[in-house]
Amino acid sequence: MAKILNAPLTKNPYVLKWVEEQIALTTPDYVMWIDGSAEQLDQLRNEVCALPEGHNDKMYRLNQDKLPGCIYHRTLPNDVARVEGRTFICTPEKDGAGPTNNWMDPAEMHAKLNKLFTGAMKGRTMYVIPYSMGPIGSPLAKVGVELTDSIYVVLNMEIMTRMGKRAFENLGDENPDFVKGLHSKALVDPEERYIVQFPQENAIYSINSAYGGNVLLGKKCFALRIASYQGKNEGWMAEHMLILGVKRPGDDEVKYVTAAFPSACGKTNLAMLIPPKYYREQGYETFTVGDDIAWMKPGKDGRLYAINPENGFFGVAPGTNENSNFNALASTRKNTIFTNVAMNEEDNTVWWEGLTKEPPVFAREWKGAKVNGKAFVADGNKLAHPNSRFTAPAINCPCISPEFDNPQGVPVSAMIFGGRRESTTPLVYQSFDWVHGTYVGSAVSSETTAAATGEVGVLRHDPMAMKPFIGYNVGDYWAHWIEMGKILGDKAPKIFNVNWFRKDEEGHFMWPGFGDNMRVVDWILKRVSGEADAVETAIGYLPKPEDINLSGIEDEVSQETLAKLLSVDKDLWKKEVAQMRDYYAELTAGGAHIPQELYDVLDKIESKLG
Ligand code: GTP
Ligand code: SPV
Ligand code: MN
Repeated sequence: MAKILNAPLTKNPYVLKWVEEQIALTTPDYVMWIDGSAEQLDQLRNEVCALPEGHNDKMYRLNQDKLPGCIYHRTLPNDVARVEGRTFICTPEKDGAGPTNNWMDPAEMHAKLNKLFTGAMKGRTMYVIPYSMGPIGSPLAKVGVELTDSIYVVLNMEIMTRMGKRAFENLGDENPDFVKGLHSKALVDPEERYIVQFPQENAIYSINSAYGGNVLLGKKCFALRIASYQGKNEGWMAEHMLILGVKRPGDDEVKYVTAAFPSACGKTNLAMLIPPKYYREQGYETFTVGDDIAWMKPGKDGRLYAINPENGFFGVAPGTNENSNFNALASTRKNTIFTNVAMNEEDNTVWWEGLTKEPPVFAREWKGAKVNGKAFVADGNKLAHPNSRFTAPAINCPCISPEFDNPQGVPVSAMIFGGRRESTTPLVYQSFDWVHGTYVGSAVSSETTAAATGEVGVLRHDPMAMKPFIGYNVGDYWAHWIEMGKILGDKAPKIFNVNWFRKDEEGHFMWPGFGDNMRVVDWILKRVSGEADAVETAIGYLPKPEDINLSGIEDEVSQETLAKLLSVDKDLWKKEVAQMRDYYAELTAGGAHIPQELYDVLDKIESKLG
């Protein structure tokens, strides 16, 4: 019999019944309800940091003068990224999940999971985590309960969500509408690792992983996979998008843009961008609302409003430094969890590739081996895992938006798609209208990154940057986009596409990126307000070269380079479009019903390209 360490935090019979059932299934030795109090969290931090060296739950306190409240953790080397091949959407019919998802019959999957979860928490403690995705009291927020046997998950969920007793206040005592999440590290056996969503049951099961998006069930599993399905049914959108506010000197109000880029393609960077000096001197200011996920719903005024359902940033560490992303780095200087970065043993802090030029001498690489950092790196090794991450509270971010907790969200003026494309895709273009913008989103493809297991640098389709996260049939998802456009009418955000990653013949990035992306966002905002003209091409509206402000980077980006960045190569685009026809055909063969409107767009682009 499990020993219940503290009283349940709710009277909600649906929660209590479900928790009881999972206790019976997983048979933990102890059960602790996570109230979110500082005392309880401190106790858990102490416990997990006191574990013996080599224990795979172990966490380490970092230098508390330099990094107050910060702790460190390394996961097993076989458990360092999302595992898309082991992620399932279990809908009653296969077509419900569609061709972009792995599917298994729900009864069969339940049987498999039941077996795996039976006794999985024996000898361990089950933590019952109530959490809200979205500000407490927001009409757009939703409640989840995650059961886990990992303190690492509890401590991460504390940063990433509004966690604890207050989340139950949002749910109430009689409401059955919460997302059930069950997670166990079990044996961290990669062969038996499953990340499973049952959209019709509002339920998520995750077993045999202890890493990030696989186990922080509020994030990808709930806020994207389950929520995208809820959004379709309830008339809103859950997207893999950052939310950025920009205050321009001439505007009365802050304008908001959202942007969907595939994993590790620059959302956190754009979300926290610092405008270049030239822009700062003019009075431009930027504000972060979110860096990964946006939930968006039409407001009373007919515009689309966005909230960030999260409460923190689970950001890519490598490459983050004072110059590339000052605000992200600043966000990690207190109360942050670092996962799979390197330890700097000179002063018990952390290090990753790109943090500083010189690696520390006394270091431990991410797997825990003591190495001479400089010699180790000189040999071509990496001290930090490429997908090593920080979990940082949003309130730490120097440019966090004053609207971050606004329960109504912020109005969206423009939506941006993008990916890593070394060729073909110009720096920026605007879609002709919402339906064409939906096509542009459907056509996002990007070179793969370390955020998911598998080969890196391979071009793959990642529609709306949601390929791993659409919780239902991709064809119906696109139909929902088109439907939302009809509801929003002329109040719909304008849709753009960007590419920061175009390379020259020598393989160098042609665009400086990072803060200089402000120059592109500026053009986007000018298009929204009708201040800038454009060049009409077969693929959309492109900037006139003189409308991309290069003040301060004229030496870095020549007019010739800019012309290349803004070029549309008809032959490459003919191939691109033919490829899209193949992709739609492949999806159709896999059971997707592609909306006719998207084929109409394809026809139009093809005829324009000649
Ligand atoms: P997820 O958290 O996985 O969803 O990733 P993300 O989309 O938030 O990506 P992030 O901002 O963390 O960037 C990932 C990598 O892209 C980092 O190594 C960055 O240095 C790099 N990056 C971001 N923005 C730019 C850019 O404008 N230009 C170039 N060249 N690289 C960039
Ligand atoms: C992503 O891969 O898009 C992430 C990281 O944001 S994870 O939460 O691990 O999915
Ligand atoms: Mn992401």
